[in-house]
Order: sequence, then C-alpha cells, then structure tokens
Amino acid sequence: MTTSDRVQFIVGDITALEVDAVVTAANESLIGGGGVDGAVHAAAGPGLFEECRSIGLCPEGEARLTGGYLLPAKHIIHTVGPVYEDGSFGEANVLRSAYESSLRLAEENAIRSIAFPCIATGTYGFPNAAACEIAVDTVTKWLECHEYPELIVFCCFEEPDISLYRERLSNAGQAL
Ligand code: AR6
Repeated sequence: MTTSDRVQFIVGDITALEVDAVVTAANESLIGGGGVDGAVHAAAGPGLFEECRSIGLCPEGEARLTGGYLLPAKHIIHTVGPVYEDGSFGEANVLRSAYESSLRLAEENAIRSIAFPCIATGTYGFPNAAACEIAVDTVTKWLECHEYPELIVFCCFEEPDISLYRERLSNAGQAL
C-alpha cells in the first residue's frame, strides 16, 4: 500500500465507523460534553463514562485510550485540542500535538485503522482551514516514517470541511 492509499476522508458520523479506533475531541475532564464527544459518549454507553472517570484528567495536546464499548470501533482515543483565542497562544502547536499524541497511542497499541474528526473546530473555535492544514500535514508526515496506523480516515461532519480536506489531501498527495 502506498502512503497516499493510507489516507481517506469521508463525510458522516464518526460513531458509525468500523475502524479499530475513533478519535474524539474531548475536554480535559474526559467525561463528555457536546459535539463529537457527546455523540461518542451517547453511542458508546455508560461503560465509557466509568472508564474515563477512572483515567482522570487529560491535559490539552495529549491523548488517552479506552475501549469502544457499544461503538463498532474497538477503541476510542480521547484527545484534547486547544481552545482557540486569537492564534497567539500556541494553539497550532497544541492541535498538532493532539494529532501526534493520538497517532503515537495508535502505534503503541498496534491500531491498524483510525478515524479523526476535525478536532477543535467546533466548540473550541479553531478556524477550519488552518485546522485542516495542521491535520493533513501532521498525518502525512507521520505516515512517511511509521507503519502504524496503516489507514487514517478523516471524518468530516460538516459540508464546508469536505472541500478543505479534498484540496489539502490532493496537494499533499503530490508530495507523497
Ligand atoms: N461525527 C464526526 N464529527 C462530528 C460529529 C460526529 N458525530 N459531531 C460533531 N462533529 P466539537 P471541539 C464535528 O465541538 O471544537 C465538546 O463539548 C463538528 O462538526 O465536537 O474540539 C468536548 O467535550 C466539528 O467539525 O469539538 C469539549 O468540551 C468537530 O466535530 C469541546 O466540545 C469538532 O467539534 C471540544 O470542542
């Protein structure tokens, strides 16, 4: 499989995906909230809440692994993106770190397929185009020197994100 074959994007609800791990855009408490995290907790069921509570806090830019419970995915990777203020508070580095921490956890656990939502672009207010660039660039760089995960799926939920990912992935594809 070539590197570019290892990246896909789809439109839809991440909780329905049959991948080894789905990533959720959590907050530091890991006990759920709205957006994608609310959807993941609702679909996974109360067992997830209990496991998250036992883990404790997850600082921004880091990630934690749990079971998938009632999701089709075997695992859930909870990562915490930056709350976007004006871009001058290291938000880009934190977002890059959220992707890298998730990928490292996936590699350590031999996770073959992983799906990412557009981390931090909802409640946390990160501008969509800049977040998309960080997501695609971090993932493609990772794939150049890592065997795991074998497949990375970007799961867009909102229509405008689709074209951003399509364009950025085709640019990245030329360099892969
Ligand atoms: N599947 C895929 N993507 C989704 C789904 C879904 N079911 N639902 C929403 N999105 P957000 P954040 C997209 O707000 O900005 C929570 O309360 C959504 O359209 O979920 O990192 C947490 O507990 C957007 O593109 O995450 C934190 O407190 C993207 O997911 C806080 O929000 C991220 O939006 C985190 O905020």
